[in-house]
Amino acid sequence: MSVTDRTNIHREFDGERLPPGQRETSKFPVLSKGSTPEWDPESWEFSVTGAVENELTFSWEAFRDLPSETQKQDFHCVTGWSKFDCEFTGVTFPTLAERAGLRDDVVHVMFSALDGYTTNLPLEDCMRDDVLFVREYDGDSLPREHGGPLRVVTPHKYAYKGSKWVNGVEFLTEPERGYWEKRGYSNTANPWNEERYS
Ligand SMILES: Nc1nc2c(c(=O)[nH]1)N[C@H]1C(S)=C(S)[C@@H](COP(=O)(O)O)O[C@H]1N2
Ligand SMILES: [Mo]
Repeated sequence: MSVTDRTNIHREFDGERLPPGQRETSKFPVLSKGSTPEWDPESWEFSVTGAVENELTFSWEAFRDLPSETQKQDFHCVTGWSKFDCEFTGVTFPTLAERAGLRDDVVHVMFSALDGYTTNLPLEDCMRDDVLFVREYDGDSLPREHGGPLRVVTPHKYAYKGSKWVNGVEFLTEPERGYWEKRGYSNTANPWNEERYS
C-alpha cells in the first residue's frame, strides 16, 4: 500500500515542522467536548447539502466504497501538543466535492457531527488533497474516541477544524462559525501563526 508523505506542508506556511509554542508528544490524547457518541453502521448516514448541483447521502457501505488514499500527516492541537507521522486513510475533500458538484457561489463549508459539534472553513482551505475524511488510523479502523467511524483531518490547521464523528458537510454562500469558533477559538487557526484565540 502506498503512503503519501504530507509531513512537509509546514514549508507552505514558512514554518518549522513543529509550529511555535507546540511540543511534540508520542501519545495521542483525546479531546472531545462531551462523550463519544454511539453509531450504528446500519443507520449511519452522511449528507452533503447546500449550494451544490446534487445533494448526496451515503450509507456507511457507500462511503467506504469511495476512492481513498493513505497519507502520513502531522496533527497539531490548539492546547499545545503535536503528534507527528499519523497514518490516515480516507477520502479527500475534493473527491467528495466533485461528486456533489459545487455551485459557483460557494465560499464556505460547515461540517457537522454525531455529537452536535460543528466547525467551519473557507472553501479554499477545504479544497486540498490533504483534507481527508478519515476512516482508518495506522491501518486499523479509526478508534471511536478519535472520531470513528469517520472524522476530518486538517493538517494545515489546529485540529479543532477537523470534526470527529462527521456526518454532514454543508456548502455555504456566506461564512458562518462553528462550535469553538463561536466560543473564542480562532476562526482561521493557522498553527504557524499561532492563531489560537480570537
Ligand atoms: N465532533 C467533534 N469533533 C471534534 C471535537 C469534538 O469535541 N467533537 N474536538 C475537536 C478538538 S478541540 C480537537 S483538539 C480534536 C481532537 O482530536 P482527538 O481527540 O482525536 O485528539 O478534535 C476536534 N474535533
Ligand atoms: Mo482542541
